[in-house]
Amino acid sequence: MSKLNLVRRCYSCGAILQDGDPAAPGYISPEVLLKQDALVLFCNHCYEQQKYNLLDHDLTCSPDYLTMMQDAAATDALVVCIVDLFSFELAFPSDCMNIIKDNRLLVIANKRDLLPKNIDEDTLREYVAHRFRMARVKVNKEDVFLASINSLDHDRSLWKEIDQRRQRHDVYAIGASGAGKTMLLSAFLRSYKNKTPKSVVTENYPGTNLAVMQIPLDSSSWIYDTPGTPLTNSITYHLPVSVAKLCVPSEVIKPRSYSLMAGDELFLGGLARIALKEGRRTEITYFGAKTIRPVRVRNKDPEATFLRGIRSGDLEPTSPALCHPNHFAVYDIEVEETGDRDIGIAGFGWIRFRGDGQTFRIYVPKGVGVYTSRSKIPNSK
Ligand SMILES: Nc1nc2c(ncn2[C@@H]2O[C@H](COP(=O)(O)OP(=O)(O)OP(=O)(O)O)[C@@H](O)[C@H]2O)c(=O)[nH]1
Ligand SMILES: [Mg+2]
Repeated sequence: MSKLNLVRRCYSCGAILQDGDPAAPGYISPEVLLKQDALVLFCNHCYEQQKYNLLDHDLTCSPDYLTMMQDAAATDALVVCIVDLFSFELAFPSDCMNIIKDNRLLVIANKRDLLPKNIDEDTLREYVAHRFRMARVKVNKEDVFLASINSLDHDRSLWKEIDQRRQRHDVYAIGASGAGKTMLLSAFLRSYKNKTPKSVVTENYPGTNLAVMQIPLDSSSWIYDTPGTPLTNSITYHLPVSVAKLCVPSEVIKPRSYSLMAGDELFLGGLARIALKEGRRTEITYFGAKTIRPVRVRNKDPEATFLRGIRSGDLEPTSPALCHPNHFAVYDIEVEETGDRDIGIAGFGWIRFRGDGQTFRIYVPKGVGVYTSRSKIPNSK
């Protein structure tokens, strides 16, 4: 009788696993391939990427956008970089950052209203500055201004700071799509007095096809409201609009805590999963939109439970295109640091835990960025 052999595929890239040719797709070390009981196997290539978190999540900017940034660099403009505090950790396009890294820079960390009120704002500003430094842009916490749209109408200090820092040069408001640039500049316009004969216009930036709102500041300088960089690594980019909306918090985030033992998982709706693969019992706290319903699972086959939960509608929210293990990318995160740490998912929020040598396994829709970091909001206990 013919023998039926199971063909095993890499859990991440789907290549058929083989232990013959290290240069060919799907190569896996023979000793790992022999682990017949392992439910999930990765080819060596994917395993290395996941272990060291090296997947390339970089964003790219259009040539027109880079032309505009080269102008900003050449004219010694003030670059006002607006970030969405909920999720900006993977929103640094390196090609753009390289161009403006030597400019004077002010960071507006926007949507402060979404984070809990009683947090240490100095620590938060230092966290934002640290993420910029990780993107190789020199920023100190003194360059970071926390803002939210509803506080700007009665707080003029931000506009004064911009005016002082620009030293009569142009100002470019840059940042990812949806960070809040246009709303911030609309707040600016509400108290703006045009002292020049020029008008506020939206027209193509010189030499490009980019429609840019241009606000005259004096006879020779402008503020430019630039179009945002598309967040191609954000979960919202990979979901239908109706589901993406559910991932974005509409009010202050209420952290939710769960205790995980090795083998336990936390399902974040039907959109992502976090498993404590190895390590001591760990308290994790999820910071995300209240429309994402976390469910802690403790059983032998969490994957089957996850897929069943998606099909039955027990997990919320779900997305029609996310219903098979192959639709998710898988990362292993080996925690080496101690203290409060975060594992975040671009556009989706983050979990906080105390680093204790754990290994987490995280499943996110393919193409969505994952990061690890010191904690954005360390536990005050
Ligand atoms: N909660 C909260 N939401 C904000 C704040 N500022 C802006 N938003 C929301 O963020 C979304 C995007 O704001 P925009 O000002 O259009 O963002 P943008 O940076 O100009 O986006 P692009 O033009 O696509 O680059 C809108 O839905 C705003 O309501 C804020 O301070 N807090
Ligand atoms: Mg805009």
